[in-house]
Amino acid sequence: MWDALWLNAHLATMATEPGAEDGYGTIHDGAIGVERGRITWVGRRGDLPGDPRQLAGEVHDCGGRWITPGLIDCHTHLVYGGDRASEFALRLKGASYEEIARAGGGILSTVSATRAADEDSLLQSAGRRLATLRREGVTTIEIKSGYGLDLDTELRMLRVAGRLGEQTGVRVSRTYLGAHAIPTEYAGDADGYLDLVCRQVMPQVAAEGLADTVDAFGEKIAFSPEQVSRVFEAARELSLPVKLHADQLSDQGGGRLAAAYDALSADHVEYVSEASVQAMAEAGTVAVLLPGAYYFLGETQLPPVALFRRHGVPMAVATDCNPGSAPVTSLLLMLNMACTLFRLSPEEALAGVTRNAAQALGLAEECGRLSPGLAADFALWSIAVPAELSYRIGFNPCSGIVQAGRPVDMAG
Ligand code: DI6
Ligand code: FE
Repeated sequence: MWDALWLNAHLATMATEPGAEDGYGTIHDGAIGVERGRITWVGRRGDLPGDPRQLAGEVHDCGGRWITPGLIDCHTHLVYGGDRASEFALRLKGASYEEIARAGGGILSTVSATRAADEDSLLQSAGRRLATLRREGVTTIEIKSGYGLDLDTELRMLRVAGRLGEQTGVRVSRTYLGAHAIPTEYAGDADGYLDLVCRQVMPQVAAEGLADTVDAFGEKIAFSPEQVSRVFEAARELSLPVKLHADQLSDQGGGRLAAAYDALSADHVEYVSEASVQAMAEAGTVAVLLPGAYYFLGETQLPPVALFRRHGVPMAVATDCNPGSAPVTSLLLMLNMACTLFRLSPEEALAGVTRNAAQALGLAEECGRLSPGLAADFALWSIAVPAELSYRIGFNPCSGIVQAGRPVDMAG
């Protein structure tokens, strides 16, 4: 007997092959059986192997709503101190993101605020952002460090990310982003700082099991390809998979560099070249599109979506939630922007926050699809068709979340 059965719902299983005619993997009038937190059966209600009451201890009637896999926000900087509202005002007066960063503002101003914040206050502020994301159906989130840049604060950020997962039940994937910026105490000495990252902080992060992956910011205003390679070599020694903030503001060959290290994903990728796209396709590196940062920074260079399609690079979509370039806590809004700004189809956008986002986190066999064997993480929606998820703006039709087979109290 199953623990629970969910029926009278339309399913967007997202369990489809690329190029399938129905990109949602739709099952009308479907049912999902759950056992010990995992999906054990998915199909049409009419094909259930028996009477619902005899199949499961609990039967939930979904009243004709839609069910999708729980949404996955695969790129966030959720944990940080302070805010950057005054920098936003400066940008509106004409200062660029790069100018502000070069003048010592930007990421470094958040580093000061984060170093000054204790664990509980970081937990509280990030917890509010997580609650907002979760109300829109998010059941898995990636959270990066990178606003500490010293041993204590980087470890503190990653511990906070872990506690967020423990407190809420949301699945949290943690990323060590030591190579985010050069802290002021190492100004002019990038290599000295990278010694700290590679020889001290990263080994300790690995020893304490505080991160699942390692990320770096490859950019003219951040780290060069050679410096990124150093970080990736250190990650390889510790058996930590990598990902890269790649080619966001200029083409640094970031896509190719990420692919050379079998990166799970290359993120932003507005300026990525076709050679890089090809290398990503061969390495199975996911392109993570971040339309909120593109929008908020007023960028004009579009990511090469047609090239990703042509070469078969899976596209994910995420918030990039951070105080500087994307103060975003709505993944549904990112679906809309991925469609309106980047011209993804609604099917591609939803795949970008489910199946492909799971792949970007190395969790393809764990979540992101409604398939037997995967975690029973799903979201219920009061919608008529799944395209509504990307069509509406500022409207939240999420009417329930199930995490590891258990209904979640949406108020909590
Ligand atoms: N790229 C981003 O989008 C964020 N970090 C990065 O490397 C922005 C970080 C910030 O401005 O605080
Ligand atoms: Fe980012």
